Amino acid sequence: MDINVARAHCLIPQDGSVWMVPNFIAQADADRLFDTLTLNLPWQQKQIRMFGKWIDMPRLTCWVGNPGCSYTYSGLTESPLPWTPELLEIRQLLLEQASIICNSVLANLYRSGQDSMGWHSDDEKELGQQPVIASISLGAERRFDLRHRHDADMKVSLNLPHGSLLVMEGLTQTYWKHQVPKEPATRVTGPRINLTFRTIL
Ligand SMILES: O=C(O)CCC(=O)C(=O)O
Repeated sequence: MDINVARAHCLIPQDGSVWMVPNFIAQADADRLFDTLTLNLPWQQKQIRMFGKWIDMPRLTCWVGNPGCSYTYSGLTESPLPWTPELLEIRQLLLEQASIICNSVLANLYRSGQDSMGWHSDDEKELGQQPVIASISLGAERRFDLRHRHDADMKVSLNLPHGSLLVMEGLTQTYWKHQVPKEPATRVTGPRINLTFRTIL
């Protein structure tokens, strides 16, 4: 196991477990993976229905996984695209360095600071009761906010750097919501890829 994984401490005060390893992927590998995934993943512009209208999601996405790992989120049901060599490489790293096993990944491409992800929990039924969500960040650093569902004063904000791993597990999805807010172009100067590795039961 990676020594930094063993040392990571919990970032939320209660009702779950969230931990981060800032330099989980070495700089040169993170650069290579970012470039290759940006070019080679079949990024899609999905639409969601809000207030009776279809609108573009504020990011591009791609759902990848083992055959049969379908996933329904934001009112969409996705069938998995096949694994690519780079996604398999990161999946193997998660297994070897953090003992995390997964069978699917939701890839998000935030084209600029104006792309975002609203408040939500990853609590879909196919993820089971206490899912382990292993989230890899590549590219521009973005803010990541967590807020407790029942206590508005309980909030945590982090920055997710290039090559980092953030893990949410235990009861986190039951008690906490998370978001990636829009940020001004003065702070976010480029695109970011986020890969949330999951297990579909
Ligand atoms: O981009 C991120 O860091 C978070 C992504 C996320 O919340 C999700 O895929 O459910």
